[in-house]
Amino acid sequence: MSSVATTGAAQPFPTGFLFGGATAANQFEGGFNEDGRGLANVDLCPAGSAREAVITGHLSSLSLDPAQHYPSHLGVDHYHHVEEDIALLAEMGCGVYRFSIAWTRIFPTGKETTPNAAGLAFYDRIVDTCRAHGIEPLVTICHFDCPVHLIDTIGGWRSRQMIDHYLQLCQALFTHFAGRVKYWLTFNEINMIMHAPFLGAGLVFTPGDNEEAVKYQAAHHELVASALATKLAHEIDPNFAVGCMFAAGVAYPFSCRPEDVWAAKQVDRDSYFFIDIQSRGAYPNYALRYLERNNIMPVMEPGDAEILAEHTVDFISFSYYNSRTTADSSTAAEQMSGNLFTTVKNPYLEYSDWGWSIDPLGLRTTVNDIWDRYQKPLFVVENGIGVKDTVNPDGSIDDPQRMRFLRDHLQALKDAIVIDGCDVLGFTCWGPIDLVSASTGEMSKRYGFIYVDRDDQGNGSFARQKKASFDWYAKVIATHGADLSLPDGYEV
Ligand code: BGP
Repeated sequence: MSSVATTGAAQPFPTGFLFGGATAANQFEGGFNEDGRGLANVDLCPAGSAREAVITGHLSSLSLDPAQHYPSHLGVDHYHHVEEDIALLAEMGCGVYRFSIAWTRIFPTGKETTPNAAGLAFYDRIVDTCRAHGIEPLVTICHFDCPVHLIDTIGGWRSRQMIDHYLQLCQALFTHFAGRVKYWLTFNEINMIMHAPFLGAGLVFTPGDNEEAVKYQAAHHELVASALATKLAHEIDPNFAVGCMFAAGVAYPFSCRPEDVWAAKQVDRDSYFFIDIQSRGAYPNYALRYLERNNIMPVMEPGDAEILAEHTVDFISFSYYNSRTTADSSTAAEQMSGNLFTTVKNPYLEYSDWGWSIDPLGLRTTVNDIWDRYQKPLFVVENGIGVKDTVNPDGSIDDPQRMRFLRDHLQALKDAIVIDGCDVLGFTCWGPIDLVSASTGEMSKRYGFIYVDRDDQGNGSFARQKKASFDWYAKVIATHGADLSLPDGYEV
């Protein structure tokens, strides 16, 4: 019997806590060449075996290859299903919807000076439909998007000029949506730049590059851009709340061997590095020493330190899919992959079909760690499990694994809030409507309460259909998280 204290039955989440769902333009919208949208890095990421080389910045060409299938091009056709999709979220009772902006819908090459009206009009539809349903929009300004033209001409976030181009996007969005959007996230999973640098920063490496140096330089540019975006947001509308966003997940030491404990601390710091800057306002000493020692200190301009110090975020958001387990290189341990992170197999955990550990208590630990470190409101903006769904002959879809995963993670989150006292604004589960997987490009890795008829080869009608979990999540929201129980026959 575990001695972990947990909330009793029928305990709701605090008043004002927001429940909802999250998507990203490149995995959801489709319409990649409609209404003036320009080509983006995400459009060059094929499904299949070539994907990994592309998203890690080791691709050879910035043009489309007719032999490849690019799942982002049509996504799940949200572009033509906006009202239907948001109505489904509203039917579940969602109080918040997180979505991202496709940069090239607003500035097709990234260098225009006037925003594309059709691009803004598309996001008007999303924001206004949300508002009509009483759903709070939560906007990710950049979720793995970078205009290809900016990669071609200035090397993506290698270049400091990206800061101005990004701020121009922010200026257009903040002025256009002032009064209609409150919550903004500057960059999705900013730490992903170290693991998937083409997605995270439009970085393409050439032979001879010191890849780590290039990544830290690009990260510095994004961090300055994020701070300046926060400044701009507060100037344009003092009611805006600006958050950072990182891929979180506590790193456990594989054993209590001090070298394993030390290795785990380093993995945690790799993620916290970004948030230490975005939330505390300065490069932490451990990072400065590391960058100096390895001769990869990014070029910083006079005034950067002040910008970072003066414009820290209002809240901290993060994705949590799994914990990580880390061993020193001299410890013999089996390797696993999880959300583009390589970790060691944790013998106490079960794993999804894609090798991601399943660890609800790890969410509680993660929330506590982040709260202890920063003392700013938190927002869990991604959580969920990718599983294969089967449509039964009668058209119904049973998804007990998804319900159990979310029940256990919501319970852990509730415990972190109610028992441990962490301040959390809300929870948006990942992909409430099925969408394309970021890491693999598959459709068959599904997260949704709503099934989309689309397969890995690009076949299907895009028709939406509720799964068993749809009514379950609606019940969770209706009871404000007091009733997390599964339907009869599903309880385990
Ligand atoms: C995060 C990304 C999302 C999302 C999620 C699930 O890293 O922010 O875009 O895709 O992971 O990952 P996957 O789609 O690879 O299952």
